[in-house]
Amino acid sequence: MFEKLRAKILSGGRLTRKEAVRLFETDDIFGLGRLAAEVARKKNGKKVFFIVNRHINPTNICVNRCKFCAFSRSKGEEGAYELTLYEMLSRLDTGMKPERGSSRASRAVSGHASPIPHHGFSEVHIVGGLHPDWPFGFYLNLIATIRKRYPKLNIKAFTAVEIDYFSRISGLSIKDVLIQLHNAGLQIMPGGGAEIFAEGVRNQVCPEKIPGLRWLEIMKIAHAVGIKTNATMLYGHVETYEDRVDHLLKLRDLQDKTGGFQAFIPLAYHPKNTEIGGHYSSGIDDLKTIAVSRLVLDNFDHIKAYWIMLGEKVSQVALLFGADDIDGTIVEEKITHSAGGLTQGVMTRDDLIALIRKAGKVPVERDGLYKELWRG
Ligand code: V47
Ligand code: SF4
Repeated sequence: MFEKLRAKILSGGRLTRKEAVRLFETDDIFGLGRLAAEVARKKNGKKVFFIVNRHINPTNICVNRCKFCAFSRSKGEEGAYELTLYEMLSRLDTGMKPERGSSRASRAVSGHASPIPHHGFSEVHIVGGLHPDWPFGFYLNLIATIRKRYPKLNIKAFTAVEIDYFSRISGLSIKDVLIQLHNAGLQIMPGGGAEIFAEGVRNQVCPEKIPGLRWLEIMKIAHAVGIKTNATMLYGHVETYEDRVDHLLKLRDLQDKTGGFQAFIPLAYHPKNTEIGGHYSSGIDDLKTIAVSRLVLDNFDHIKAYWIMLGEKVSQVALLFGADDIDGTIVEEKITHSAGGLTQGVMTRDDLIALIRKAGKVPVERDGLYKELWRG
């Protein structure tokens, strides 16, 4: 099967719905991985990207309460939290101080010092719950304040689900919400909230969430106003392979029109403390999903193996199955860890470099817009 598909793909042909489903069904994990790795190599050579970033989740209070989400709380419920602007800024201030001993640690990994000394985060990643009381102005002020304090920091914030919510609470159109945020300093939107676009699945796992078509429409507008975005797919819960392929094809179609997606990130479902329960995905399913994504999304430059969800070891192996990005230092992660995340949640810049090198790849530190900052 792979010889025929290989010839088709390498001559610019695109996978059909049926072919993509058959790839998910295959037991030939090595054949699949080899083909995806070949495609990844054509796009990015031996490069694997990482970023020194920091996540901030302003609040876990959310009016949606998706059934797979162990992070969210209702207002007043035990464990609910709200960060103040001051608390969010102090999280960034800590990380923007020069990394103590970073060049010594780099030497330990690479045998020579990193050519650039490291002075802080390149990107902040901000996502949170849909808070019942915070006005849109709070979010706008958050972005504007960060931009003023850190003029060079890339700001990646707010999923399409949050943007839809801001539009509803402010009475502004999606386009106006996005323009105001963009003018305040938002450059990139994360890919969350996509889950699985198929209506039946969405109704089962996140009935309060915006429909898949609305998510796609908001991303289309974001791309039109000059905001780059990512895309995700939450897999391993109740969806079928057909649902996954449908999801990927919808993303491929939109990317054909806008070219505004930077990276695709398959998110492995974590079942602990969630309403729908179930099981962790298998390592084989994780690798298959990375590989099939690489092959279907021929118009995406990057496929990210998000180490927080895949674990350090599976994400490292995923670099041989079509992934070319491993995300970043992250520092503090709440969404996966609320649902039974199995990683420690902390990887230093040097850990990421070592992990990539040991997969036989070339580590490349990037900023939020994939500008290369350092190559190992
Ligand atoms: O949209 C929620 C997912 C997403 C669970 O764009 C869960 O660079 C697994 O989108 N098990 C948010 N996943 C995270 C996200 C993301 C992460 C890293 C990088 C980027 C990027 C985006 O987390 C949500 C939802 O799909 N999620 N609960 C769970 N139990
Ligand atoms: Fe709220 Fe997002 Fe969790 Fe859904 S996934 S409950 S929208 S925080």
